[in-house]
Amino acid sequence: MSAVPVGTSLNVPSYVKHKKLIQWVESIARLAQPDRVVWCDGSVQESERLCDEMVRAGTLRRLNAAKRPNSFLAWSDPSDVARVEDRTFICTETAQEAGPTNNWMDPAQMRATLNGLFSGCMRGRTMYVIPFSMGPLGSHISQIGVEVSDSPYVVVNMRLMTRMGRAVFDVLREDGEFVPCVHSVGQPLAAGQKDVPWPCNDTKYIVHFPKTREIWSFGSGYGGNALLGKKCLALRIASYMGRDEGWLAEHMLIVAVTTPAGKKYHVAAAFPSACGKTNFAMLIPPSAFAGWKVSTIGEDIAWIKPHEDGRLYAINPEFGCFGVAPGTSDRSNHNAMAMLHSNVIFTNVALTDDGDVWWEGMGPPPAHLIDWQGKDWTPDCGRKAAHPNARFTVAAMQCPSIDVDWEDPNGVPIDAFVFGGRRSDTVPLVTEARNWTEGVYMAATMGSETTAAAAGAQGVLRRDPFAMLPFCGYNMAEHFAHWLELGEKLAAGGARLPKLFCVNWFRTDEKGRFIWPGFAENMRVLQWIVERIEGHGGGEEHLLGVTPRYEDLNWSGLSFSFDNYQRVTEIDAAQWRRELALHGELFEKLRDGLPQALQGVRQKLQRSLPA
Ligand code: O2Y
Ligand code: MN
Repeated sequence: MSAVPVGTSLNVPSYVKHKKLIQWVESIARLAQPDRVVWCDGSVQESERLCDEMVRAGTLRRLNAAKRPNSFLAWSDPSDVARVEDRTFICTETAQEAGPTNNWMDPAQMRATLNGLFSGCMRGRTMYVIPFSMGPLGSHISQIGVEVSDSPYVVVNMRLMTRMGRAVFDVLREDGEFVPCVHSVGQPLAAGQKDVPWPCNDTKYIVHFPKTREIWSFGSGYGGNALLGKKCLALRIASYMGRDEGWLAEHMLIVAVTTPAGKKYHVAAAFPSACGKTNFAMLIPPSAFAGWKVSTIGEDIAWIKPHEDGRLYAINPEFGCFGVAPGTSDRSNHNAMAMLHSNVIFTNVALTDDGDVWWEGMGPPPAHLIDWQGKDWTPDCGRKAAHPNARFTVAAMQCPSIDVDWEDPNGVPIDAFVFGGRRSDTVPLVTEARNWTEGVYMAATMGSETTAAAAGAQGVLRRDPFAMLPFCGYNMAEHFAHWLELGEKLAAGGARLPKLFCVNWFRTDEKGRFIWPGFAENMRVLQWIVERIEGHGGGEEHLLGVTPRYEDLNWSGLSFSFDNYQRVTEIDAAQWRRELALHGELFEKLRDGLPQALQGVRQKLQRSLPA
């Protein structure tokens, strides 16, 4: 790590040979006026030094080393606890290119705004230069980013979430492509002014310039707003790149499923935020599923490219998990709990009296805690101990179910895509699309009911096409067209297309209780999906596609009645009439550029509904 005051020299490490990158860092330093610039090398020593500094500054607490070795707890400012979708902008040349589901601003106008905000915004602080690779270093599917940030919390989290450090410059060499990412917490310090533990600014901007592949983020130090490799680069910028270059950047987990016969299949699944994506990615089959194995390639993002054999191959571009803590337990996700034994940064969970962490849903509440706002907490105090969007940051390779191929630079071949949302009614447990267009329709019309982790009211149905509503870097209607075109291209090449499925684990009974047991029991659906891929799974065709009959699922080890199965698979004509009307509203909103083929599916469904 090398540091110098701006104005004398940037003290660029001798191994950095990329002139354009150095000039760009210099231009940001001139604008933001940090007291010093530090080039991060990604070493353990660097991370330890920054963590020690943050402990002294009150940003981090070191957890009890006997219980949670090398782990830390951060409490954010109460105003800075989640992604800010209403402050997230896609600055394409025209508003039409960003589409009606994104916030858009004219690029020149936005640049003027950012110029004002970033002028002097790092005074009194250190500007860190953070080189990172999304995807294995040197993979033809990977992309390099360089984030400059005035937050040491961002540095240590980026080291867990991405392949970060000096080796990135070996890939970049003198003129490699990189995505420039500029981040500031937006709280400069005057000479002698004491810092706060979590600096941020009420004014927030998370801005993407897809054409020039730039990201600028101001005012937040939290999660997706600040760790710019994740949602900003790996989804918003990458989806725009993928549209131009014929590949896909998707909000999808990737799992490998190995059958008792030793056959291995790969399934990529899109679920909106707060639908148990991490749980599904780390699923442990119930004990009755002897010989079945599920292993994890990724739990949030997939980059998917056509391969020369005509199939789609996917990588997980991330190196770590930024998972939701509340609700994570040995029952919901044993693997996640196991990966949190050490080397974790927790954010906004509660602190136990013995220096460990606790959150709602982890297990019985202790008699006393310090909550995420630093206040005394007891079980009867009426407040949550952890923020509903509290997080853990941890390296993916600590996950016990991580797959041996998870870092394969060529990716893994995808056999099926699964799309799912949180729906208390209407959408059946699992449906296989009869063809690619029907599957794209299912993905395009996905919806999910909001939970406490999201801002706003609970239980409100929000359309979330492809689970990409907050993450698509261009017009969503064009995203649908891109999927349809990709399917056509692959089919024209003679490839066997991945099968497409729609799932819903969340149907409730009249008392609002979940009917389907979920979690590990989702393996029953996964087995059926694999059997359909292999061509021997049973099922019956209905209005929406193909669904397993009761006898088509493996029920060993679970007592789940035929009646209950009816309740999670039933297709109610009145509900679907309402649902199709809502699809119509979405299509009306997205009418500019909406593929006619999707209107065709909707009309066919409408005609097939019983009167
Ligand atoms: O609120 C945030 O900043 C994090 S959001 C997030 C984090 C990890 C994985 N997925 C998500 C999401 O919102 O989809
Ligand atoms: Mn996500």
